[in-house]
Amino acid sequence: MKIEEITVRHLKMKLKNPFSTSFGTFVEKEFLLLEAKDEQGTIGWGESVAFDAPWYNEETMKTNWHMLEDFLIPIILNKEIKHPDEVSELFKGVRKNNMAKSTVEGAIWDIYAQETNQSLASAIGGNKEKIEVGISIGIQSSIEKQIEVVGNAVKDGYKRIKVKIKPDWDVEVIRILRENFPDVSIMADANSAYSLSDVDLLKQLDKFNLTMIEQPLASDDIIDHAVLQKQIKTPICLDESIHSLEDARKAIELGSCGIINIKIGRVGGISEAKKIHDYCQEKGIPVWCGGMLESGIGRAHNIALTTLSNFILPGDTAGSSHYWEQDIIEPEVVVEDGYITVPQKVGIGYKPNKEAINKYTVKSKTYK
Ligand code: OSB
Ligand code: MG
Repeated sequence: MKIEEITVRHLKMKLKNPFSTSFGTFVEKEFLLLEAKDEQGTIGWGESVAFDAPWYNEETMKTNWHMLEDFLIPIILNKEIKHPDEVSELFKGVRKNNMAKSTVEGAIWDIYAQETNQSLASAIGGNKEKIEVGISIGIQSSIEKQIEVVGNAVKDGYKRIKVKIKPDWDVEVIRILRENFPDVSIMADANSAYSLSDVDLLKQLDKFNLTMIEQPLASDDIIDHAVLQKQIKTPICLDESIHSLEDARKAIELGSCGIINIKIGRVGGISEAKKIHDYCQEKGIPVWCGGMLESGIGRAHNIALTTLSNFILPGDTAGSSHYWEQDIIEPEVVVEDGYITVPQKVGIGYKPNKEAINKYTVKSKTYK
């Protein structure tokens, strides 16, 4: 294929409920969508998971737009591409900016799947018909509210409940949740809110049989996490610290984690995500697919990735209606009894809803 035209859009969508983490609260979701068209007129979609501010990592929507416009789109336009794995090779001269790179690569995977007449899941090499779904629940205004929201998610059938923790919203909250939900798979995500001086506090969490603790220490650390993992029983799952297969290899060799959360955007695209998946499988490290409060377009990519066999643990792929009054794909992502049925249609498997996309678009630009 040869990409002849790319449109970048900035969208703004209101979340049904504010989402709070140790680093801040999201009320609205602003993000970039990328639509690519090749010489046959096939259209593919990608979503940037960069936020409007650099609180999860250093990338933002604006830095992504800059990278896309000034570097990545010029590299891609009119190049002959036989397979999406070539995209990361083409982008090799651009350091980091993984979320920006992944936005382009995702659209190319979508086109590739359509032109080889298969679903994105099967183009990637996945073979599950259904995937297990977990949910990520933000920090609530009170412990009563936290119990209520977790209870609703349990009733909805989610296979694993993740709650966010931060200093002063940790051991006691987890204790009460465990008391209320003795048999539910519960995990905690700290989004880097602690340091090694908190070892004693983190050790107390071992009592509550958590499925894992996600990214307790610094967002760029794998050394201290290895020190911590030796002192706690609960498996550590790394999120923010893993940007590549090389990072995964080093973290696993050091013993920094027992589980890895793979986010396509954070690792620079589906091709790198697959490499991390394969490596973890070889090493006996289970993986799961993280979420970034994506719209249905980003979610469709996550669902496809999750069909790979070492995605053993439920991912943060809650249904469209958990986040939005109206999603931008048709049909919307539906979770039934804790499962999503993987779409079998060609490409990402859901149809982008142009009317809804236009409604939420604040700005757009076409490159050719
Ligand atoms: O750490 O996994 C995270 C949302 C925004 C930024 C970081 C994270 C999250 C989530 C939400 O946990 C996952 C989702 O529901 O998409
Ligand atoms: Mg996380």
